[in-house]
Amino acid sequence: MRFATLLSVVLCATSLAAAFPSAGILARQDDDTSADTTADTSADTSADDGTVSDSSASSASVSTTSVSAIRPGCAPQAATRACTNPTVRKEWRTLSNAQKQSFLTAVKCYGTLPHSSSLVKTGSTPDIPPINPASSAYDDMVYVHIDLNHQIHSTGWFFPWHRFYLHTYEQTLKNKCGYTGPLPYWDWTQDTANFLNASIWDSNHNHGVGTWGTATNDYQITDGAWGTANPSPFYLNYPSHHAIRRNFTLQPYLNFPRPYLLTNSAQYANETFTQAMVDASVQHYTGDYKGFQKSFQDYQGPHAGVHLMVGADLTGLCPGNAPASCIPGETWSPNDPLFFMHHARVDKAWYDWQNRNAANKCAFEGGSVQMLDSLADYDEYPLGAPPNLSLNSVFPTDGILQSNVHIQDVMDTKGGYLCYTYQ
Ligand SMILES: [Cu+2]
Repeated sequence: MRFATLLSVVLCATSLAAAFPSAGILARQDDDTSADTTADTSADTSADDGTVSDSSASSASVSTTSVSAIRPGCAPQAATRACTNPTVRKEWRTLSNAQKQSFLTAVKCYGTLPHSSSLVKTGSTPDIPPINPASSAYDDMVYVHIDLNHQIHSTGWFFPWHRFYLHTYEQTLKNKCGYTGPLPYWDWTQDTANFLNASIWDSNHNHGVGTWGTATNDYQITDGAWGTANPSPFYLNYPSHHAIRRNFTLQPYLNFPRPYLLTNSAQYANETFTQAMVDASVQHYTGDYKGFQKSFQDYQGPHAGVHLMVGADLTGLCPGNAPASCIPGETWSPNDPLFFMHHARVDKAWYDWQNRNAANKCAFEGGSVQMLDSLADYDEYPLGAPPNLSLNSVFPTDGILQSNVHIQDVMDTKGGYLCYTYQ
């Protein structure tokens, strides 16, 4: 069955550059300008309406400006907000122990917030479980990722939708759980030399994210702030009730469900997310959004490699107590809250690429239909098949993310809807 999507094929960066020269630039600029300059002056003014978990962007750092102001970045249209004091997202290990503890505690708070009856299933991902009303607001976020899985991976939604999703998560931590710091990111490039024993894996009950599980306990972690031995452990409810599960997996490609998308099934996963691999994406593909995304999303690239090496929940494998109907796949991957710190690092890569060259800043293209069933399909449509997306496309929300937010709203992390940078 479907191992839904992490990303795809590995071609080396140089061959990618050859395969996808900057042809995308011209097409993209045509698309974008038409999409932006027509349409939708309503995006900003209505963006605060209908917010469920994100009453947000009205944080202290965002102020109202004249509607006639021209918003910087990719959307030359009336703006209602400006970003004057951006939040700085920092690497996990640069936080103090007290800062780490406040973040870990806020995540646990998220896991105690009630399920929202606004959550609705709108996606096309087949064979997923029904909504579980006896779950938490955190589980609701996991469910959105389950339900939209086939739309948001290996399509043009990938980078912008996950940026939007992380923003909602961060705002909920702040608005509902009293968190005052920035969303931290996990820079896994620091951990590739000895991933199993890397410093990210900290067993401290107050300020550690925990370590690894073992087979005897279905890989559920016991230590750290979220583990089962903590006085206030963190539990998930999809696809079944369980604690966070982690299973170090050195060679995840050996039994990979889509072997035709691999170039070397024996590869060690920690070779896929080295600094050199990140640089091979971020430092290249000028103006070539398609090439950049593909290099980063390939199964043997940085995004997927981290998911697969942590194993279990972050890979999306079914817990031992899951119903027989459970289909493994990246659908479940936000069950490990490390997902959000991992994806903040993925988002930082896009941010770094966008800010490296003016031609990258507003570069965007992509289809909306995932094409992973053969190498030929993937090679033709690594960012999905038509209907194509544009900067004017509106994010799917499943009823709990902020409504009427467009891709253009997240192109600039300091554009007003968003207000953050990376350290
Ligand atoms: Cu995802």
